[in-house]
Parts: sequence; C-alpha cells; structure tokens
Amino acid sequence: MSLRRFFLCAVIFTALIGALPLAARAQDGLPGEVTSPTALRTAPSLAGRPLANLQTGDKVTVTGRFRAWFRLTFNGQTGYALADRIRVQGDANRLPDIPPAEALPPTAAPTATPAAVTTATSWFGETVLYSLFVRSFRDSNGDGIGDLRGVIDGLDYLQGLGVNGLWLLPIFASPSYHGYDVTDYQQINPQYGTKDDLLTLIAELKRRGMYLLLDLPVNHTSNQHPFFKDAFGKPTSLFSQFYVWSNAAQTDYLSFNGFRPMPELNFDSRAVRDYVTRMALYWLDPNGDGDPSDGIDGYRLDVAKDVPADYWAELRTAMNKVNPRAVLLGEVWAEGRIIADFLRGDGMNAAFDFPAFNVLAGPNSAPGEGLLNGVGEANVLGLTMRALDAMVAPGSVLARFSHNHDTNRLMSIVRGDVARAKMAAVWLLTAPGVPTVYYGEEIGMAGVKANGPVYYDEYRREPFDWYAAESGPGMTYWFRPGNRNNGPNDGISVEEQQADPDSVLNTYRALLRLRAEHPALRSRQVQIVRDSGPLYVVQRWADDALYIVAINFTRDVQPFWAAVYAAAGGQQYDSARAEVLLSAGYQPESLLPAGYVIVRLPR
Ligand SMILES: [Ca+2]
Ligand SMILES: [Ca+2]
Ligand SMILES: [Ca+2]
Ligand SMILES: [Ca+2]
Repeated sequence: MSLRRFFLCAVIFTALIGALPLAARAQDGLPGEVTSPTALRTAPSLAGRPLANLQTGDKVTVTGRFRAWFRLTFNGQTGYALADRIRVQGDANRLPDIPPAEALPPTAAPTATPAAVTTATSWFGETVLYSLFVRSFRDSNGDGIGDLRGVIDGLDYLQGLGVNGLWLLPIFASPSYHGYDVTDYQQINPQYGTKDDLLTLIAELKRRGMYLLLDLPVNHTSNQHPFFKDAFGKPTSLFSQFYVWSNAAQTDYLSFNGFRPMPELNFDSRAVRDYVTRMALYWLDPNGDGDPSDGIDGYRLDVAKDVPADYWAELRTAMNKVNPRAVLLGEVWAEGRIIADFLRGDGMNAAFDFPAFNVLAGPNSAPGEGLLNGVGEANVLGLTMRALDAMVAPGSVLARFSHNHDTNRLMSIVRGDVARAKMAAVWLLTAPGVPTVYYGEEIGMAGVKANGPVYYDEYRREPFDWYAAESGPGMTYWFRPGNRNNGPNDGISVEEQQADPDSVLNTYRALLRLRAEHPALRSRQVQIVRDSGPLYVVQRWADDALYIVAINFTRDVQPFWAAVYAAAGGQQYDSARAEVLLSAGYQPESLLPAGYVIVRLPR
C-alpha cells in the first residue's frame, strides 16, 4: 500500500468512524479544574441523578464532550458537568465527542422513516440558496439599516443573479444586531419591518417561483425573553422548566457556549417542545386558515446539534400536518458521523456539509491553510463529500458552502486571490446538493473576524456594496468603521462589476445560468471521480451528453484529459468534440493553477 493510498484510506476510515486522529491524543482525558460550583450528573440533563457536587478548585479528568457538557471523572465517579464550569488544561476541541446513544436515555433512540423526507426534499434539492443578512443587504427607508422592504426591492437583482431560495438570517424580535437571541418568535424585529412586510415578501417570492427559509434559533433564547426574565431567580415561576438551571436559586444556568445572554432551552421539558413547535408552525401558515400558501418554505435550524435529534423528528411530524413540503435545514457544525445522526430520515431534510468546508478552508482560525489555497489533496475533498453522502438517510440533502456568516469570507480565505475565489464558485455551483451563496460572496466581498472588545463577526457581515461610492438608494450603513474590509472604489460592488464580463459577479451569473440551462449540472446523476490525481473531477450525465467539471486546486500546472482518461479506467473520450461551457486556465491538455473547465461531450 503506497503512502498516499494509506493516507486516503485513513481519511475514509476517519470519515466513517468519525474519530479525528487529533482527538485520539485526548482520548485518555485532559486534566481540568472546576471554576464554579456545579453538579456531576449521570446524564446531560437535569433529569440525570447527581453523583457529586463539584466545588470550585476540584481537580477532574475530562474525557469527552456532549453538546454543552463535559464527560469527566472525579473521585472515581464518571458523569457529566456543564462545560462552561470547567477549565481544561489543553485543547478541549480535541476531546472526543460522546455519541448521543451513550449520553441520552435509550428512550431517545430514533426510528427512521425515510419516505417522509423524500417528498419534502424534491423541490429543495433543485434550490440555489442565498444566505441573506437583512441588516446589511438593502435599506428601504433611509435609516441605514437593511429591512424586509429592502429585500423585496432587491429581488430583481437576486433573480437576475440566478438564485431561487433565500435563507434570511434571524428576523425575529431580538436585542442584538445579529438576532440569534430571540425575545419573541412571533414578532418581526421592528427595525426590519412588520409581519405584513414579511407576507408581502413571501407573496413576491412565490410569484417569482422562489423559496424562503427563516432562521430558527431555538437552542437558546435571549435572556430578555419574558419566560427567562420570569424564571430567573424565582424557582416558583411557571417557566422554571424552560431553562437548565445549575443552582437551586435559579440564578445560574446553562447558556450557549457559556454566553450569558443566550440561556439554553430545556428540551427535556414537554412544555418547551410544545412552545417551540407552536412558534415554528406559526410561520408555515401565518393566517392560520389551514392553507400554507401564505407561509414560508422551511427553516434553517441554528445550533441544531445542541437540540436533541428526536425533537427535530417531533417537529417534522407536526410540520407534515401543516405543510409536508416544508424543509428543515440543520446547522450541525460537526464531523460527518454526527451530521448523519441528525439526517436519519425522520427529522431534518437537509444539513450543511461542514466536513467539506473544513477541507476547503482549512482551520477557521488560520485563513489560507486549506484546499482553496492549494494545501491538501483534491481526492480528500471528493472522499469527504462521498463519505457524507453515503452516511445520511436516502433522500436527505446536503447544503454545500465555501464559507458562511460565522466564518471568514471566501475572499479572505483565499487571501484576495480572485482566480481562486472563482474556482471556489465553480466547485460550489457544480457540487451535488444545494449550493449556498453567502450574500456579498458573488461580488467578492472580504471579511475576517476582528478582535474585540466591541466588534467581532460584524466584519464578516458588512453592508452589501451596491455602489462604487458606497452610497445610493438602498445602501445600508449601520456598520462603517474605518478598518472595515470593504470600502469605496475598491472594485468590490455591484456597480463596479456589473458590466465587466470577467468580474466575480458575472462569473457567478454565468455559472448559475449554466445550471439553469443544463439540467445535468444540477441533477442527482453525478459522480465525484475517484483517483483523478491532483485534479478534482466531477462527471454528470444527461441523455445526450456527458458533462465533465474539473478544478485544479493546486499551485502547479496539471494535465487535464490524461487525468480524465486515467480516472475513467483508461477510456478515451473524443475530446475534439468537447464543447467548453466555461473555463479559466484551460490549455486544453492541461489546467493552470486555480484553473477550471466545464465541458460537454455529446454522445
Ligand atoms: Ca431600514
Ligand atoms: Ca394560510
Ligand atoms: Ca441545547
Ligand atoms: Ca466596495
């Protein structure tokens, strides 16, 4: 077995078994110290029996993690404690994830019913999703803050771009700029507009044959949510069971990533499940007449990994009674094995492909260390995508992306290399699954998380640049510090790229037009070619033609047709008949670094 083959096998093994090689080092546990009192419990919920009270300064051994909990041993006892109460010596990210089967009571075990998913996903699988931050996209009333009327004003642009589904980052009432801490799931953030504005947007989208997903952050609420305010410090509150308290006085609680403004909802509670389901169903049929034609098409589920998978199955069952076509697209930011735990056929219809993103982008903290920068092997990307495809329930959809609102932007990942950004677009828009374009990606906006104390992710969520001068009708200006990533007259705006056929914008338009014109480029008849050497090669079929997509992620010139023939087991195609649909750096026997080609071979 060659070294390379051994490495590839190791990757397959890793993808299937899910044990990251790095995690193995932490297998025996990391030393930790308790930073504030908490209980050691038998299971990660308040229902679990307390084994011991952990006091500040107690020394423990941490052996794994499950959602917001660490598994640890203390005085010979093994159990779970809240992760934000333990300071770990070493890299806690390398701790192995505990399978839910071990951490949850056996009653939570799933039963798969793949048929339910297949119906809902038939339309969703044809979608190109546009992830849109309302605050930054387009302003309709001149206050500098994007709003729903602004989204409506921008629909001609989006339809012209060629996307047909919108995922709006959270639009519900919230005290924060980002909206991931909700105070009322039935109210639209007044800065963004009204329920009527949303209904108008939905009607406008339907008229255009477009779809709408709303972001549903229900792992946690805001600490300003009325239920939390009522229960905080008041054990007799009717809403006590809604949250996960860690002291009897109910002044200390489990929160998302230990972030106090985001107390986690307690999904062990029937009342919580019923409440969240009622909120989620509301927007599927906003006027409540039993006809979902006035409603949204589904939800993107925030932090879906930290809500029990059996709850998503429960929500799916309830949604099927209102609109069986509506989809649930989960953010399960984890390795493939965990994603597969949620795509079982009975709950979520779709999830984001974080493993492929990891291969493409490299470590999120170090831009420029992934395949998009020529680091690593294209075969690893193909294997990673194939492994996840094979692990999830039939009919499930994987949403692909090169970056999102929680990561550095693509243009920053590739360190401003426009050719590599376009190459990433070719991967995204020809990959099997649902491509997700993050607003501003299509004009090559840059964005890197900044150090605090005030600004962090805002730098990855900057105002969408409509104009060269950053001013004009619809332009938002809620965030405009001097050190932002996108400025005036930097070549990054719709206005500056509109007429340039080589612009990033027109590359996205060309790719989306190809997808629309050639059903094979979006069909499920696709093969990510094995053993294509340094090239990433995808084959797609129509009745009358074979389509080949090849991308050279490396920093060297690579042979093209020779690699295609080798991957096809020596079979030769009549390359003289090849119709080149889109290319860059195609020579044509070879591909330059960051080059790509989409060819059509008539049968
Ligand atoms: Ca506004
Ligand atoms: Ca209705
Ligand atoms: Ca949770
Ligand atoms: Ca600009």
